[in-house]
Amino acid sequence: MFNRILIANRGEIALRVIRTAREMGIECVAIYSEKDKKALHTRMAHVAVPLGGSSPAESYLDAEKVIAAALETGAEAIHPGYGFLSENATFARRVTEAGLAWIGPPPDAIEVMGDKIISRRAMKKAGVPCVPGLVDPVDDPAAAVEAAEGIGYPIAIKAAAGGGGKGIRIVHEAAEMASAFRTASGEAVSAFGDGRLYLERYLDRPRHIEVQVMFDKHGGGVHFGERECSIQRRHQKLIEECPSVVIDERLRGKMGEVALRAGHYVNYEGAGTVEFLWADGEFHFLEMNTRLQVEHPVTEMVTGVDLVREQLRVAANEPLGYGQEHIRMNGHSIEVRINAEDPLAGFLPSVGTLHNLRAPGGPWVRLDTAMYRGMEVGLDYDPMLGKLIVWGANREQAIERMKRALAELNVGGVRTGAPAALAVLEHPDFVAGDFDTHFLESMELAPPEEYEGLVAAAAAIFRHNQARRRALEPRASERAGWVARGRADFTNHSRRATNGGGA
Ligand code: MV4
Repeated sequence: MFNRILIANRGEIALRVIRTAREMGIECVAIYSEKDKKALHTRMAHVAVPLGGSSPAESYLDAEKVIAAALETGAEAIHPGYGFLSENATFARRVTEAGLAWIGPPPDAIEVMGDKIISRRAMKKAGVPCVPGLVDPVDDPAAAVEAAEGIGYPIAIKAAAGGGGKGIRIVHEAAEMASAFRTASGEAVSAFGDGRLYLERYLDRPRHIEVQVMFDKHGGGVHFGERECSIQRRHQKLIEECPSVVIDERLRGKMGEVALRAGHYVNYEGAGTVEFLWADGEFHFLEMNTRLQVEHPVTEMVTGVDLVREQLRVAANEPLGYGQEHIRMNGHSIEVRINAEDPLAGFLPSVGTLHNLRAPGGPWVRLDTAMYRGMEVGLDYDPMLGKLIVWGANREQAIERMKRALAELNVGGVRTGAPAALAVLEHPDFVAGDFDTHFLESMELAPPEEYEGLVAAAAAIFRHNQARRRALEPRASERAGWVARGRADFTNHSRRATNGGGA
């Protein structure tokens, strides 16, 4: 095993890796930008190397600086976290060329999966069910119209270099093709410098379900079941859970097998996620993310496996040492992302100083964050302040526990999307498991009853604050030994409060 590794990242994922490394007796080297002098990851690491520079390009994305920091400090390996350089095949190659171990998949696998046309072609050959469509680029609108006849409308025009939510255009009939094609092509060129487009049948109301996989360097591979990631807006996930309500044991086995086939076909090593669109009881390969994902903790809670530990063991050439039959799913886990944003202002980023922070706790509650009191929340980095994760014996218990944990959470100084998450957790369709990737956006819009939507959001925030206050400052009646019965009810509550607790 390694003695010392460098973590090429910041924020909660840097802490996540440091924690497992420490448990394994591995020292960590942190790197940090000018803006991150006081960041927690620099304090929790054994060594912290200043990269200088305030923009990501001058710091966390500067491959030369990162590799130099590893070599100077005697690190033997680099863990990229997620984002930044984590899915950059060129960086991964440079790391290994510098004589360091790369805690991630082989660069060739990153490359294949990074190109959506090449990955579709590979997956088709591997016998992985893909969304119906092309495995070659389509050059012009006329060719697109011709190909679309064979695929069937509606059609999704996608960029080969896209993925993760960038560059997708929907076409309902041939007459719309030309203009959509030109827009998509222009966007692909400006966003990726690569205008190649391909076509897929557009699935109207899919669920986004992904499978966690792990492969060693000795031909071993296992899957850790699925995560349900449909509660998102504009490709930013808000709530993830494990398992998915629509996946039974048989389907889980089938999806897992397909995900393993996908990984084996590209000689995958380490942790990865195979994304599927699920519609009408069928699943279709969408893309593979060649990194550890933000939402990995829900899988950890349900399987009891530390995925970072497995990543480190694999990178150090250890065999997994267990098989699929050893992976057991137990109970249910939910994650809520805590983003510095304002749900009542269209989820615009919220900035400020974190003057107050109270972390939830108690049984089966986990808060993965690098927040600290006094932290400046600006626009330099991702607005995700952390993740709240709970486990329950079943989904109902996990939902109740998450509502309780969110009520305990108090982030003062910036607004967060937590009230929106609470509104989802209380929505009857979410509770029933009846939702798809459009759920969150349709909840927000809710016209022509938009007034109702606003009131619901305001009520959620009110209840959230109320519950928070209640937890912090028990009402007089409770101090006097009275215990509130049932759920916090808002009318009841304000009346009692004005009564001065004389109830
Ligand atoms: C689709 C689709 C429906 N049909 N492809 C969006 C991000 C990119 N990675 C793929 N995406 C989609 N591809 C076909 N053929 C719907 C989406 C999609 C989506 C997928 C996963 C999670 C959230 C989403 C939100 C909107 C659209």
